[in-house]
Amino acid sequence: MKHIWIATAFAAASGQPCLAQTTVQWQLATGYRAESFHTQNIERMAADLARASAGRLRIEVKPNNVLVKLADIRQAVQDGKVQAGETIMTSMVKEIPIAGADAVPFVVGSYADARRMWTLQRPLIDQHFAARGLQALYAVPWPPQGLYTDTPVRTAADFRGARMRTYNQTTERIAELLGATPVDVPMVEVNQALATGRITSMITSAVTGVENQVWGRAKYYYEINAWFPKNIVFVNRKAFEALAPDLQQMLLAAGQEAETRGWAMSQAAAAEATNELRSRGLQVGRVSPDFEADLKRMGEKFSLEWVRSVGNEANRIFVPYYVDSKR
Ligand code: PCA
Repeated sequence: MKHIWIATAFAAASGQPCLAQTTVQWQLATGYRAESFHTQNIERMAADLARASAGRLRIEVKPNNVLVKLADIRQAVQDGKVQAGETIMTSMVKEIPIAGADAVPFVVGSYADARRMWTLQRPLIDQHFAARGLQALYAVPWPPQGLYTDTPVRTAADFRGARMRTYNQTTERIAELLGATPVDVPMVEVNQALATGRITSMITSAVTGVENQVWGRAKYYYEINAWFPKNIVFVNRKAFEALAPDLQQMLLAAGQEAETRGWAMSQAAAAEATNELRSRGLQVGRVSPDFEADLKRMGEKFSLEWVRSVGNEANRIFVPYYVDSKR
């Protein structure tokens, strides 16, 4: 008995957790940089959890594709190679087509719309995740997607010969419809791809333009508000179930808080980043009405193809989404 008493007394005196207590140490892989607002939000969740659990659950964040590449993160978490991960939802569309609902162009035009979309999408994502042994914690949108170019754009014809960076199905299809050459470039390599001329234009957020310091290469930023793609943070279901019940609750609660905080961070970052692009010399504005009409038509074409290929689950999101929009 004596040594137990000593251990307890030591723990109490030192303020350290009791020696008998086990610490669960997880890793969370993301494909985005440590400075990204998404990653900072995850770091805050991890800090909240370490505090709330008095050190019983520690999550170490591994950013920048160092542990697992962005496109492989869902599979790695599913296989239990890493306990937790973050990826962009459109990276999962091959296996979970409905994950692409948030990148159908010109459907979601505001954070409020994005919120309605997520409320409808989440139950379906939860079902697919459960079938794969995954547990979603939360999702946070990137700021609205705009168009960067090195020369002014008047009509769709200006894209012939352009090399357009892509990061998902939607950007690939839009590049094709514009007659540009699609070039797949991970977010963390955008700066270099612009510098070397591998790409001449792209659709992404103001935040991503700032993070990649696109000034000097990209000269125009058109606020086309094309869609609000989301990142999702999730864990391996078996690892989750192995946690003590109170830790499971803490994790879900910390995820909910991170979702609320992340949406506010996204909105704040959007405004700040657009101002920064402007102050760095990019011309920020809208596209001409003609080109806007072309883009909308391409968006409709994409939507139709998408709804046809996804089938019934697409209706389960879009029908209530549009019914609600009409109110
Ligand atoms: N940035 C990420 C995804 C969407 C965004 O705004 C990227 O460009 O890859």
